[in-house]
Amino acid sequence: MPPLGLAMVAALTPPEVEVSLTDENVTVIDFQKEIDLVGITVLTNTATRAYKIADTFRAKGVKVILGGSHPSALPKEASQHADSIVIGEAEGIWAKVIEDFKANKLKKIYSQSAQPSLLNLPIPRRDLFAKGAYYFRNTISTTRGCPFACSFCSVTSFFGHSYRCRPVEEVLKELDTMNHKKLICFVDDNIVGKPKFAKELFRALVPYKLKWISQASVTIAGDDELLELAVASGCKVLLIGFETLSPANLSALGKKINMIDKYEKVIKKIHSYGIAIHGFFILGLDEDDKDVFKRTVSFAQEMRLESAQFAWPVPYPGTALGESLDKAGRIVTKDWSQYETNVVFEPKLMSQEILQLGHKWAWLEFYSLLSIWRRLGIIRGYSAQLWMLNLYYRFFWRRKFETNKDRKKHE
Ligand code: B12
Ligand code: SF4
Repeated sequence: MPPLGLAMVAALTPPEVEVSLTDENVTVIDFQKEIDLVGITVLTNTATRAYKIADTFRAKGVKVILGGSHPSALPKEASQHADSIVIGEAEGIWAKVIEDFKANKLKKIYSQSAQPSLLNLPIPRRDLFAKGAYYFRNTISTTRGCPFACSFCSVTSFFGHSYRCRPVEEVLKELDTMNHKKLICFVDDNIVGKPKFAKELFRALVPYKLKWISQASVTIAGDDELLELAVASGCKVLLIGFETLSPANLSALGKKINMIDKYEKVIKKIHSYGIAIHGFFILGLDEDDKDVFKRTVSFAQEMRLESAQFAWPVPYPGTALGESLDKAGRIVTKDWSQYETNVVFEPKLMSQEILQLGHKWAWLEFYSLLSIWRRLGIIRGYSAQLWMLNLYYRFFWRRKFETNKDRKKHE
């Protein structure tokens, strides 16, 4: 997916300023290019690289501004690598940053005093995305934040405990600039966070004849009208955080909307509307012993989830989980480059090595050919795309682990 946040920052830039966008996932950064100002989006797992890029530009005398989740959580740390930090969303701040830059009066930190309005947002500069470089190019955001507050999630710490929706007619105006024939991905954290808004949006989408995917909470299964409208407007896949099969874990995560004994019902209901489910699971939480891997994968297989992701807990700075693990002295490194690639905390009921191995096994097992076959069956119609996605995950994880030896070791 392309960096929609940066395309929005570009759109918020005054029109007289010439802007270019480089995504290092798909292109090489030209450090020799003549530029006056660099803005970089920073997630925790990209912070080490982002700081290096920032240091390189600053050594050449180019001013650098950092924004996004990580600098917003750790502005002091990020400040060491930047001329300015933008905490929170860019709307309502960025034009002032540019003005101050032009006047050579950049402040060290720019912070939102209140959450910016989502009225009259400009259309993100998708024209700046590298051509042909992305599988999902059609990303669009309709809401910001999430009404819930799970302890491991950066969304609450970044957006506060709130949920803001864009006017539906403005979303439609933006959609009018996009390719309706290609799959649309609503990058909202929870597209059904406010059912009234979601229904209004889905109703308005029906004539567009789209195919779309998004993230949603399990709550969607309790509202038939919402499900009907989702299908009628072209919903094909919902990405849903089930997180864990342990009630004690769930309560520690503060995910009050999930009820484990209802998971089967929720999944069957959503499936009955012809919507595929991509499940998210976290392995290695405090109540998990080494049986968690098989238990979780078997559940996802029995439920015939069309796809799934297995993660271990990541103590992102600014989150309640990050803070409590830090306080307990259980975070083993703050080398951000290891976040996502390694287990960076001490699990309670297993070693870091077992968690790392069990996690790999879960991916390899869930995406084994037999498992894909049992979950998806024969290829027909839309399931061809789900097969492709599953085969992609299979290829990706097998290549990542090179051999199946970790799977054997785990077993
Ligand atoms: C879509 C999405 C993805 C997509 C696309 C990412 C991309 N290329 O942009 C995919 C699926 C690929 C993805 C992958 C990952 N993601 Co992601 N993703 C999101 C999601 C749901 C929406 C992001 C989005 O597009 N929002 C809409 C745009 C308009 O907003 P925005 O990006 O936040 O940008 C605004 C501000 O942040 C700010 N801003 C951002 N950058 C900058 C830069 C400057 C200079 C300025 C001034 C302002 C500024 O201004 C923008 C306009 O207001 C967010 C959740 C969220 N709501 O933030 C998680 C989120 C960003 N992802 C997260 C994570 C953890 C990941 C992964 C590590 C997951 C994984 N295990 O693989 C990977 C890492 C990707 C990578 N680059 O290495 C975490 C980050 C936590 C953290 N502290 O770092 C988030 C917050 C989710 C969460 N629940 O915690 N992700
Ligand atoms: S429901 Fe999802 S987006 Fe909302 S706080 Fe929990 S994990 Fe984050």
